Amino acid sequence: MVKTMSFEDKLKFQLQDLTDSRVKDSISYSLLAGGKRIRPMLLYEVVKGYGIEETVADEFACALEMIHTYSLIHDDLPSMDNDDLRRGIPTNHKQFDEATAILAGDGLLTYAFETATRSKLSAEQIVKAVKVLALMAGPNGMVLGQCLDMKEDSNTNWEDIKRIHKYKTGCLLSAPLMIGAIIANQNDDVILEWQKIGNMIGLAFQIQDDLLDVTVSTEILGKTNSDVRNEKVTSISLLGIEQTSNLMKQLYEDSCSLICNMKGFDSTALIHFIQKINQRTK
Ligand code: GRG
Repeated sequence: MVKTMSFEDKLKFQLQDLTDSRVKDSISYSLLAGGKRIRPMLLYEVVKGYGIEETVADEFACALEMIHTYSLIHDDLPSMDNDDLRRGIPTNHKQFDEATAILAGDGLLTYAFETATRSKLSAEQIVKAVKVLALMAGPNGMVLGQCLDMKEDSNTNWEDIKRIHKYKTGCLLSAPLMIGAIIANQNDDVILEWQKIGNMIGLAFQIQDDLLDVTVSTEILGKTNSDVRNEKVTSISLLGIEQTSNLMKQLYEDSCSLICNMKGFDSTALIHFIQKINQRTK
């Protein structure tokens, strides 16, 4: 892809090949609705930290955002969290209808893999990276996390919550770090270390989300707080605001220390990006 293209244009470029239809409209509606684009940005920062030109990661960056957007569309459905607002606009099923929203999620998930295979990386790298994408998104990854989350009840303790977050949030934040290492031809031990860092960032990110849910308005967040409505156990209800906030800071600090120790990796830009996530307000 062209080096000067913005990430938004790269996403639009990937959607060009879709046949005009209601499902294409529904996919475009959610995928192009903004969002922080954290997962693609993490991938680009890892690739750049290894001294590689970031555009080689474009297809995987778009694939990550497609999978993330599918998960949000399905998570908002009436059968899951039943939310009305996402990324500052009506949720996909509110704007279209439930059946179309299910298809948009299915379409984004499968199209993510088609997009990933358009990559110009070596066949070996593509297979390895696609495997990570599938593992982290699937029933041993994010889907497992969502399943555990649906089972959560008033007996859920902090260990259970950490396990839910590891899969539901951590896996899709580990994936870009691991894929970045694959693009940089790192060995399996290094890829596992990036997975560990991703899980740490994932827990920090999720409990930060819990904190923002209780401290920031719906207008600023651009999404409704279904956790309160659905009486969910969260880090706040278990640990309180102060302890959650301290834990979040500690986890971000610990993940930055691990990143500093990664061999052959210039950590400056990635750490700066993580510090920006740490200070996010939505
Ligand atoms: C339906 C299989 C399936 C999974 C759903 C991602 C997810 C799992 C649920 C969304 C709800 C939630 C609180 C998930 C935890 C991860 C998280 C904080 C997602 C929101 O990610 P952001 O803040 O969203 O990066 P934007 O809109 O900025 O991209």
